[in-house]
Amino acid sequence: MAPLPAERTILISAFEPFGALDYNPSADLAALLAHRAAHQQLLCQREHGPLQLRTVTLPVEFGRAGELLTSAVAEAQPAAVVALGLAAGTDAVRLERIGVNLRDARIPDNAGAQPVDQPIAEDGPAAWFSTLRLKAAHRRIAAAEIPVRLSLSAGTYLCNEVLYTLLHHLQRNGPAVPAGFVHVPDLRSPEAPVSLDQAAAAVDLLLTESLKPLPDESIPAGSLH
Ligand code: PCA
Repeated sequence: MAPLPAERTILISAFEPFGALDYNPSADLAALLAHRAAHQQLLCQREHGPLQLRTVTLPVEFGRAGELLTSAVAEAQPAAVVALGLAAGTDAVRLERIGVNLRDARIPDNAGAQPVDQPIAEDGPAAWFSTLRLKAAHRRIAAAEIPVRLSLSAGTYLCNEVLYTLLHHLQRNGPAVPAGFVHVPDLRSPEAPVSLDQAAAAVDLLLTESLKPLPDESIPAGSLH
């Protein structure tokens, strides 16, 4: 009998609540994805064979959030990493293209720190690009009629910090696996432009596309600003 293919791990991170909300919809989304994965209900599992999903909830704290995520990466040795966060007021699932080496906090983090115009990594490059197959994923998510955008800025708060730190860590230490960040609207709001179910389907499509060992699709999707 042929040996069963080894199960690979997908690492998904979410954030604790911060600011005015006492919940963070990124954690709802990570929990729904974990539930679907446990029941073998994800498209990426059907297309890419045995995958288990691990989740980690990060504190909204400069320094600590990135440390926790990179230690989870070192421990799980995942086949892909998708970090999730809330972008209140956004009208779509935002596929972040770039993390910049900059901390500029509009509000203090949950430990009271409010860095202004500081680098995340003293010796790091100005920016890292997401290594997810964002163009291919954007095409498929849009085809499923889920509101989605490619985004050129994850801000200068914790979500950008985690994206930059994740990509910086993987470049330096490996594994060389697809990784990036997705911002979601407040999925619990009655006016949410995207439902929790749609957000989960979007992340599933993103994983399905990103696990393909192919370069991203070359689809013009640039913006003027
Ligand atoms: N969103 C914040 C940090 C935590 C979260 O969910 C951000 O966009 O930076």
